[in-house]
Amino acid sequence: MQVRRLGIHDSVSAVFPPERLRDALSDLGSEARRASDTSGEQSDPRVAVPVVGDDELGDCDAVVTFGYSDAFLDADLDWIHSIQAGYDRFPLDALEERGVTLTNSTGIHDTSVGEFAVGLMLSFARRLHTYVRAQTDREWHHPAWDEPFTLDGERLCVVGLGTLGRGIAERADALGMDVVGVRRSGEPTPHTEAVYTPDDLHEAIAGAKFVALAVPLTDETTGMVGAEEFAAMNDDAYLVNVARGPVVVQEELVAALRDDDIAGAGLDVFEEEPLPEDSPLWDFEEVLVTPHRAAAERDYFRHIAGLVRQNVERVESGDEMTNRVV
Ligand code: NDP
Ligand code: 7N6
Repeated sequence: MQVRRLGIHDSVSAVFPPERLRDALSDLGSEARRASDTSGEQSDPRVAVPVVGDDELGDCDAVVTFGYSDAFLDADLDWIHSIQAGYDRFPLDALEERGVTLTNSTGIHDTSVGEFAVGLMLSFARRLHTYVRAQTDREWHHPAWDEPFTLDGERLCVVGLGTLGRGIAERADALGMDVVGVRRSGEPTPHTEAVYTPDDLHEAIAGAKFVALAVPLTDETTGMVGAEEFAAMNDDAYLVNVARGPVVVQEELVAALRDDDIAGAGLDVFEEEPLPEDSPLWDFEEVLVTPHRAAAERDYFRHIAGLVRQNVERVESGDEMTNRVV
C-alpha cells in the first residue's frame, strides 16, 4: 500500500471541522519519505490531505471518515480510517472481499468517556440534574433528605473493559467506588476488584448501584441487557449506556423504568438516533438523555491526527498498521 493522497471525508464534520484535521496533518509523510528518498530528486515528499465529498474520492488512496459510504468501494480505496471506535456500521465482509484495510479509533476515548460516565453517575448521586431542571423554573428545589448519596463506597459494574471501560473504572476507583467488571476473557484489569465473563453477567450486576455498558455492538452484545438483566439489578440501581443503543433492549428498559425495576438511566446512545421526539425516555425524571456525545472534546481531531500519522508512518516503513479491523 502507498498513501500519496489521503482524503478527509466531509462526514467528519459530525465531530469536528474537517479543516482542523487537514491542517494538523499538513506535514504528513514528510519525515519518513525524506529519510527513505535516495533518488536525489526534489519531489514533494508530503501526502496530499484534501477535504473530500463522495464525488471527490477519485485520486485518493485512502480516506479518514466518520460514516461509511458506498462511494468508498467505487473509488477503489486501499485504506479507510474511521474516526470512531465502533465499526458496527461498516460492511466488514465487503471490505475484506475487496481487499480494503479498515482501521478504527479505539484507544483515544478513555479520558473523555471516562469523565462523561462518571459525570452521569455524579449527577444522579449528587442530584445535579434535579437542580438544573428546577432552575429552568426559577425554583429553589430541596430534594428529600434521603435522596442524595455519595459515590464513595457504592458498587459499579463496568461491562466491557477495553479503552472505555478502563477509563470509567479508573475514575470511579479514584472516587472510592467499589468497581467490578465484565469482559470476554475474564482476565483481571487495573482498578477492578473482580472481573467476570459474560456467562456470569447476572452475578456481576447483582448488588451494583451502577451498571455501565462499554462493549462494542456485536452479535453477542446485541440485546445483552434486557428484562432479565433489569430483574437481576437492584431496584435502586442506575444503568449507564455509553456503548451502542442496541446493546440494550430499549422497550424493556422503558418497562423497567416504568415498573421501578431500576432507579434510572444515563443514556448517550439509542436504538434510533436522534432519539425520536415521541420516545418515552425523554420524560423520566431519573433518565439523563445525551446526544451520543460522551466522547466529544475539542482535542478530538488531535487524537485522530495522532492515530493517522502513526499508521501512515507504519505503511511507509512496511510495519503492521495499528487498530486494524479488516
Ligand atoms: P475495546 O475494543 O477497547 O474494548 C471492548 C471491550 O468489550 C473489551 O474489554 C472486550 O472484552 C469487551 N467485550 C467484547 N464483547 C463482549 C461481550 N460479549 N461480553 C462482555 N464484554 C465484551 O473498545 P472501546 O473501549 O474502544 O470501545 C467500545 C465501544 O464503545 C465501541 O465499539 C463503540 O461502540 C462504543 N463507543 C461509544 C462512544 C460514545 O461516544 N458513546 C465513544 C467510543 C466508543 P476483552 O477485553 O476480553 O476482549
Ligand atoms: C464521536 C462518537 C465511537 O464509536 O461513537 C463513537 O467512537 C464516536 C462523538
